[in-house]
Amino acid sequence: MNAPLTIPLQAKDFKSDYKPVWCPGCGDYSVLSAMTKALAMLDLRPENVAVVSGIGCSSRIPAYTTCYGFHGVHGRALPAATGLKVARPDLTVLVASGDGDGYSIGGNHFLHACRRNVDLTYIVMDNHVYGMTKGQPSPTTEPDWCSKLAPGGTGVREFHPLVIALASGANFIARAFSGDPNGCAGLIAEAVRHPGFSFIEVLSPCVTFRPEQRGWKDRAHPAPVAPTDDPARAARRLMSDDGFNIGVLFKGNRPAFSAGSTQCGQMQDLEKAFQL
Ligand SMILES: Cc1ncc(C[n+]2csc(CCOP(=O)(O)OP(=O)(O)O)c2C)c(N)n1
Ligand code: SF4
Repeated sequence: MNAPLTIPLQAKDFKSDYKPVWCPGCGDYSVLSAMTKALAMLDLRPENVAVVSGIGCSSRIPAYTTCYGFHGVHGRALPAATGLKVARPDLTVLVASGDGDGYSIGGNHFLHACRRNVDLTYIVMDNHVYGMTKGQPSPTTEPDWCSKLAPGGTGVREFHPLVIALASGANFIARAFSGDPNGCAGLIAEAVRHPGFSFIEVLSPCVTFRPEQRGWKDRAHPAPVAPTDDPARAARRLMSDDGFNIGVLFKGNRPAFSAGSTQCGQMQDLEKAFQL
């Protein structure tokens, strides 16, 4: 049981007493810190926030917060979070995922969550590998990454999550780096404030299966230009960036999905929005 909360709340008030079981040095520790800092910055209370995840090392994060949590099924965090937010628009809903969970098995849900534009903040801890299941290549793994499980590399080109999010209709797109928890916290707070579906790709090293990712600290750099609300300009920038531009890269103006005010309106809107 955590101690009673004092006002104003601090990041530590959003951290539960469960000790993370991540490997020492895993980037996800800093993402947890960034998330809890952001919630304190936003002046929220744990009972007003839900953290929803799928399965993976990164998806363990809900248990390490004092917020409502849902550790769901592999790849299915977004549908669960979408239902929750539509039913409980008063809650701030954060969704946590990994590149395997979010872009492989959950890839289809990613597209449609961007398209539906429900007011969610989707935080993907991308380490270009399946960490929990011991190092299989993921959709963002470099084609020439050679490992015991993929000798000589997969030879398959990477998935580009930010471009795909933009093309699918996400209303806010940012890239963060776990090695800068303060910067990451600021981006999470900005994403939560922005209406509609906000997507943050967090470069979060897996030091166990991708130890070379420790070098990301020398590659991450602030995006050299201010965010744009023009999807065509954002697409050109995203297609040509080096994968280490950190900051808000697109801030759109699409109205967030609203379930309407009457029960009847809600059902009609839902049926329309969920028609594939
Ligand atoms: C339906 C289903 N398929 C496969 C798995 C096995 N599985 C668990 S986690 C995982 C991949 C996790 O990778 P990622 O989302 O990148 O997270 P990380 O562990 O790297 O944070 C897989 C394939 C599962 N739990 N459920
Ligand atoms: S296996 Fe990788 S992603 Fe999982 S806890 Fe360890 S360092 Fe983190």
